[in-house]
Amino acid sequence: MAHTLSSTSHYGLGVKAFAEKLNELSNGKYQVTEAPAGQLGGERDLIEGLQIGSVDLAIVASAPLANFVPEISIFDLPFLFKDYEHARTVLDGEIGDELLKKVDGNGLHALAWSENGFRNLTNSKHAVSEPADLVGLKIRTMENRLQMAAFAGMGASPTPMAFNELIPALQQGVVDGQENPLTVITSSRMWEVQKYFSATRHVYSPAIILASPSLYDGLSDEEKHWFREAAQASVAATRAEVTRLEAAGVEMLKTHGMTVTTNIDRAAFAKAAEAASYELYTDPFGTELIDQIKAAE
Ligand code: EAX
Repeated sequence: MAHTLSSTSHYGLGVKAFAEKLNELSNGKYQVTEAPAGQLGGERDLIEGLQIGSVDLAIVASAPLANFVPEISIFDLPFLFKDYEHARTVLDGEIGDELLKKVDGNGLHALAWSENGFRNLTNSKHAVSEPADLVGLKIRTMENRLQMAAFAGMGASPTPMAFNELIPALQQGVVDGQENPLTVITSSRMWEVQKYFSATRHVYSPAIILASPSLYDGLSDEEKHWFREAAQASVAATRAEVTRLEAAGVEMLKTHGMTVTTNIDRAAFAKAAEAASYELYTDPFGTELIDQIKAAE
């Protein structure tokens, strides 16, 4: 079971919970070995690995997967979700289920929506509290057209890049900044390569637990049920860690010397980001699902 973060991260805790539950339900028949920290490649590599069967299981953010399943790019729309309760309610509901089925038809099996978190900006140059502060900053984004457009719209120069290339790129100044949830910023010790944190919460980033068809199609119905149960245990462990770091994360950044900006002009960021990115979704898919999600607030 592969992912791009450290073994102690919210994804790593999710893998451990998955492994424990599956081992218990299968009476030791299935053993899960964790492949953390991008050992098997970046998230796009992991998705392709699942499709060809070189990877059994993985936890990835939804953004890179949107390149394979365009319908789920709805989650890349900035400022779509109000808070964690709103996001988790939608993902655990009918909308979440419908979108999981969309993933299933792409040489993948979606076991469950997990969580990465609300993304925030960091950089090494100066404090950022409004779009004008982003002008001239090279910001790494995930490999996702919509998120690149949103950052260009907010004034930055977006550079798409796999996560496992990010820290060296920040160290070498190839990019000035990046954006990730507190979960990733803390577990990756971003304070070693970044000075400024801005609590932009500009997009909610779901994660997803995926299985390879070459593994999943060979399972009995009972065994498939075990894998789904294990995925639910994994989601619970990951969300608990997200909740913990949402409460404690900012203090951790300050303790490690980062300058924290919480006075953010989110309305200005939302206006600029939405104007530059929403059409990339609404042109092919319309506004119905956006309206349903907004109505679920
Ligand atoms: O899914 O690429 C990213 O910034 C993601 O947040 C990370 O790989 C975890």
